[in-house]
Amino acid sequence: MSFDVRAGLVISLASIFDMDMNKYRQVLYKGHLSEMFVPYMDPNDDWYFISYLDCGEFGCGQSAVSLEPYTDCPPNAAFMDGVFAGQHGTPTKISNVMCIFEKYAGDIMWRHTEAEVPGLKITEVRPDVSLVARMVTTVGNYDYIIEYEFKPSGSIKMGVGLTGVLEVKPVEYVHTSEIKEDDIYGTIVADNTVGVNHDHFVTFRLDLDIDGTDNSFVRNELVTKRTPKSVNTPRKSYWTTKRNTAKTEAEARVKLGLRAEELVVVNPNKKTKHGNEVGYRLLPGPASSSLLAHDDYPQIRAAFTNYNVWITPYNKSEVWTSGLYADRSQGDDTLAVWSQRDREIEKKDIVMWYTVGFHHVPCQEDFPTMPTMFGGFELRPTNFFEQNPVLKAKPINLTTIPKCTTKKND
Ligand SMILES: [Cu+2]
Repeated sequence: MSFDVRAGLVISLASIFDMDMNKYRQVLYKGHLSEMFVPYMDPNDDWYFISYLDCGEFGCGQSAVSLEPYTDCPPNAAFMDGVFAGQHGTPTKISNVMCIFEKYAGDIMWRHTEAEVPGLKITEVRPDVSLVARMVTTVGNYDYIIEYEFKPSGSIKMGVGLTGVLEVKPVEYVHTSEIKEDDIYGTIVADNTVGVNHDHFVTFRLDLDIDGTDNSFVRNELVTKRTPKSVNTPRKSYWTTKRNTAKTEAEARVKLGLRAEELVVVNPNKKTKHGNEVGYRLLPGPASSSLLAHDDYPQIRAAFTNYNVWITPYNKSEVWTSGLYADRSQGDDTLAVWSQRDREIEKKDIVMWYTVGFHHVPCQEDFPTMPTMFGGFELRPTNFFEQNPVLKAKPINLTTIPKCTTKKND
């Protein structure tokens, strides 16, 4: 874990210990926030320009806050400070700006009850205990919880939580029946107060090294097939996978939700003993992408949200998806521009860019502070291990954890 003034929490060299091979294997060389785009949907004079690039304009690290023990992170968390060069070049410290802790939330890692053996009923369960690295960045009114959860199974879950205070505008109305304009661009959330419609697009830069640096991006499309007449079966259809390896950047731009496909980053040089390429699959979150017109000025600056997933070959100058100088950006140095070169990405050190999107139609429960809304995505091993890597995980004795008790109503 390290800390950056623009990204905040940075994960480096995340690897997973392979018990069969008795060694650590690389997964994520480097992962961090690259940008957060928050456009508001009121086109009037006093609001049209509100289309923040939070990390590039304000600094998601610079805006990060000290975490409160016991509440921002659980009692077993360890805390780390963040240091960066301040605006006058002097070292600036934010204490307890990141935390790391083991998390057991009562989930099941794997289980099975074997009831088919005569005279025997076997049950094996393992609890899901994971490692979480977390930070909170408070950019103006909003608080963003950014976390990385590492599971013993090799899965890495990136999480984004939105909470804090809505950006609101004053209006003369207190009730929807009084609205005279066609559109108030939001929802009346309190007397004389409108919560304006907006989006949050949170883009992660993930420099993946799946068991080495030479990686490829595979789109396994699930296609429906009619059962051939030659097969004697009452079934009329089934689905199967159609493998497409993206050769260049253009073939790796993904808008989620348009087709059934599995997105996998593989190392084509490494195969399991059964011949499958070792890889990590992307399990996306809910699909939402920007609804602004492509020629709209904020969207030109944030053209990296035109797709949910992009793949680029590693380039040390391509770190900030909104461009090195986001503040005065005219959109000529974004991921969308770099990607137009359509470089080769097969068997290369590749970088995945993933955008978590939220369309936010405010509601009264979001006022005055909003209960956390959570989103994210997961990177999950796919033919990376020879078999279930946590099969041999020992049962953990959790009896020392205090139990809830039921109270009788007498
Ligand atoms: Cu919001």
